[in-house]
Amino acid sequence: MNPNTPFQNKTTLKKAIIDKLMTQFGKNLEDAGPELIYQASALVVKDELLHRMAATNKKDKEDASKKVYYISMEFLMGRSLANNILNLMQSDNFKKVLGELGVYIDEIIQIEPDAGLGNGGLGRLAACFLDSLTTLEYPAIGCTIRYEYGLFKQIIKDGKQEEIPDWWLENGNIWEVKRTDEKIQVSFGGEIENIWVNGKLKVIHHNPRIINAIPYDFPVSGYKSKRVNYLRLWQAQSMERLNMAKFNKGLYLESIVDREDDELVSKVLYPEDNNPEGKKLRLKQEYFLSSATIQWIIKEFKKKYGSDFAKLPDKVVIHINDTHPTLAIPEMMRILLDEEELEWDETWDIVTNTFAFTNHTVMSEALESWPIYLLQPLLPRIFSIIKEINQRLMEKLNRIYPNDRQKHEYMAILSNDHVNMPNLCLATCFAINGVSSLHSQILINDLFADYARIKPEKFMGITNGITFRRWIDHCNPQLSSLITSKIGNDWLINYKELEKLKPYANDPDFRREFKFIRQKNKRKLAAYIKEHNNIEVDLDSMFIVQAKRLHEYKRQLLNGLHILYLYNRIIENPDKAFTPRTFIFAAKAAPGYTRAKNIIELINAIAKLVNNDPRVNDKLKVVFLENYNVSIAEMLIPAADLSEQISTAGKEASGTGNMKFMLNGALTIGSYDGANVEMTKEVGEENIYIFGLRAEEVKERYKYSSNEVKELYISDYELHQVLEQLLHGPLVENNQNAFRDIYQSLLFGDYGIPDPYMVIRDFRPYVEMQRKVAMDYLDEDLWWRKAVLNTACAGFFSSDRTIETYNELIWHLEKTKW
Ligand code: 26Q
Repeated sequence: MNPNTPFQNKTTLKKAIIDKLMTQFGKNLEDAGPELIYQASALVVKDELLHRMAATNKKDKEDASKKVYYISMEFLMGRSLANNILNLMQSDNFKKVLGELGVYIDEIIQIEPDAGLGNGGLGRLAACFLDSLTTLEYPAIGCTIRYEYGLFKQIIKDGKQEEIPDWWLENGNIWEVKRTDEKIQVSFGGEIENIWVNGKLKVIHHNPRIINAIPYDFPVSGYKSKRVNYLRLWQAQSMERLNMAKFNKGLYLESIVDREDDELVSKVLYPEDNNPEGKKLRLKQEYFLSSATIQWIIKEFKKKYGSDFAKLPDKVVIHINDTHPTLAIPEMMRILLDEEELEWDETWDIVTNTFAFTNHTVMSEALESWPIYLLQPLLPRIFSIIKEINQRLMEKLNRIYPNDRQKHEYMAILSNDHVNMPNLCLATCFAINGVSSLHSQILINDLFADYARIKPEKFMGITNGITFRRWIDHCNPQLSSLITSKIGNDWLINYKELEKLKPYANDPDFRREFKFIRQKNKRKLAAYIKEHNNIEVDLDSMFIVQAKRLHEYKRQLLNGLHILYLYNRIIENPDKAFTPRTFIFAAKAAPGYTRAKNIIELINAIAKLVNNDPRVNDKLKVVFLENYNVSIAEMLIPAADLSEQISTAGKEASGTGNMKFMLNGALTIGSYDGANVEMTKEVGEENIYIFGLRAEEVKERYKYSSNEVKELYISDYELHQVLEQLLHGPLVENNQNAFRDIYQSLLFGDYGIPDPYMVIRDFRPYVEMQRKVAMDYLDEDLWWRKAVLNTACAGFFSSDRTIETYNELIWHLEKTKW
C-alpha cells in the first residue's frame, strides 16, 4: 500500500488534487475548469492504482503465481473514474472534496470519454471479467489493441444513422502507462526457407516487414481489493520514420506512406458485430495482437522460469475470446519450434495444455474463416504451421471416423481454400466453452458435435455474468443503498446474499421505495430525452427499452411492428382503455449492414408518425436514443420498466444486457433464448414474459418449407395491415420504396426462406404477451412484487460467479494471499 496515500482523509485528498493541478498543468484552482479538475482527480486516483499495481507485480513474482491472459480484440471499458473511486471506497470523500472545490462530482465524472474499444456483448463481457478477476484477487492480464479510433459515434440525421469517428484519444488517455522499453516486433510477409543444420530442420524468414508493438498498460481495480491487475493495449508503430531510399529519390510523400500503412494496424476497431467482413487489415490486426502478446508471454516466462517450457501450462493459461485471437496458437508453436528449438510433439503438448477458448456466436456469418490467398502471403510461417497441424489432425480423424469424407471436410482446419478458425481452436484448446446453457447445448449437439463426440470432457457451458459494482452500485446507487439497508452490503461481492431480498417483495413499504427510485431514474432519463430528442414523455407510462446492437436476429423489427400495431388499435378504437407506453430504442448498426440501417430508419419513421399524431400522444411515444454506449446504458437501464430480449430463439448466445435490466428490477419480455432461459429458471416463469417459438421449433422451420408465412399474412388481418404499411401510407409518404426490402425479406426471405428470423411467426404471440404485460403493469402490487423478485433473483448473473466457475473448471488460479 502507498504509505503516502492521499486517501487518508478529505484534507489529504483535497491537497492531492490541488497539487496535481499545479504540478501537471501549472494552474491554481481558481484558474482550473472542470476538465482540468477531472484530469487532476483522475491522476490522483491513477497514482494510487499504480502503487498498488507495482505491489501486485512484486507479490506475483514472489509467489510465482499462475496467471490468466485474456486475449480479446475488444474490451468495452466505458468510463473509469467513478468505477475506480467506488472500488477504492472513496465515493463519499470525492463527492465532498469536489464539492468544496466548487464542482459537482457527477459533472466531473461525465467529462471522461468512454473507452469504446468494443462493439457490444463480447467486449463488455471482457471488461466485466477484468473487474471480477481483480475483485476476487486472481492474477490476470487483459490483452488487446490500442485502437486510435474506437467504435464509431452514431448520429441520427433525418431519421438515418450516420457514423462519425470516435477519436477517444484526442485529449490523451489519462489511465494508461506507455512502456516503450517493452516493445515487441511483429513480422509480416516475406518468404520462408527450410534448411537443414546439423540434422535439424531450421526455418528462416526472409524479408519480413516488421512492425513495432508498443504496450500501454491500463490499471484495473477491483472492489475493495488490494490487487490491481491491468489491461495491456498494443499500439502499432512503424520501424521507419521514413523510407530513406524513397526519400533520397525525392519521393517525400511516398517515403512516409509505408509508415502510415504500418500504423494503420491499430488505427480503428472493426465495427461489425456478428456480421463481419473478411478484410486483410482485420487479419493483420488479429495477428498483431496475437503475436505481440505471445512473444511477451514467452519472454516473461523465460525471465521468471528459464527455458523449462514444459512448466508453461502450470504458470500460464491463455484464454481467447472467440476465434479472433486464434493465431496466438500457431504463434506460440512458431516461437517454441523456431526460436526455442523444441520438437513438434513437446510443443504440441505445451500448446494444447495452455489455450482455452470461448465461443460467443452460432451465426454462421460470424464464424471466422480466412481465405488462404490472404493468410498465406501475409503470414507464411504461420500458414505452414497451420498446414502441419491440419495434416496431423486429418490423420487422426481418419482413424476416428474412417472414410467419412464429409465429416473430415467439416472438421478440417483447411478446406475450400480457407482456414477455418473455430476448427483450429477445437483441435487445439483444452477447454471449449459456451456462454449460456442453451448455447452450450447447441455447440455440443449441433455446431461442434463432431468434436464434442471425440472429447466431451473438453466442452462446457459457463453462463455469462455482469459486474454488480458497475451495473447497479455505480449506475443505480439509490437502489443499491436501498438493498444494502435491508440485507447489508455483502451482496456486492457475495452474490448469493442477494436472494435475502426475496421476502421484501411482499413488503408494501419496500415496494413503494423501490418504485420511488425507479421514478427518479425515469425522470432523469426523461430530461435527457427532452434535451437530446426534444420529446416529452409521460413519467407514468411504462418505459419499454430495447438497447443492444442492431441485428436482424435481435428483432428490433418485431418491436417496431408491434408499436405500429398499437398505433392502429388506438386510432381504430380511441376510447378503449390503454396502458400508456414509452418505447425506447438504442442501437448501432454496422456501417455496411444495409438492412440493419434500414430498420433504424423504419423505427425513426414510426417514431415520427406516432409522436406527431395528437390522437395517440397521451398513450404512446417512441424514442430512438443516439449513440448507444456503456455510459448511456448506465443511465437507461435503471429507468426501464420492461426489458426487450426478443431474439429469434437459438440465435442469441447469451445476452448480458438482459441480466443488467433484471438486476435493476425491470421485467423482461423475451424469447426462450440465451440466458433468458436461465433467467426464467431463477425468477420463476410467472415473473418473466416468455413468448414465441423455441429453438428446436425454429430449427424445424429452417429444415422444411411450408406455407406458414403466407397463411399468417392472409389470415391475421392486423398483421397484414402492419405489413402493408411498410409499402403504403404515411410511413412511406416520401419514398414508396423506403421499406420494400424489409417487407420482401419478411415475406420472401433472401435465399428463399421466408421470414428467416421468425418475425411473422412470432408476431401474434408477442402481441398477446405484450397485452398481458400491459395489464399487469396496471396492477401495481403485482408489478412491483415481480420487479423486486427480479432483482432478488439476479444473483446468479454476477460475473463473480462466472469467474469462479471458469477458475474451477478451466484456469485453476490461486487467489493472492496478502
Ligand atoms: C469477426 C471477424 C471480423 C470482424 C469482426 C468480427 C466480430 C466482431 C465482434 C465478430 C463478432 C463480434 C461480436 C460478437 C458478440 O458480441 N457476441 C455476443 O457475445 C456476448 C457475450 O458472450 C453474448 O452475450 C451475445 O449473445 C453475443 O451475441
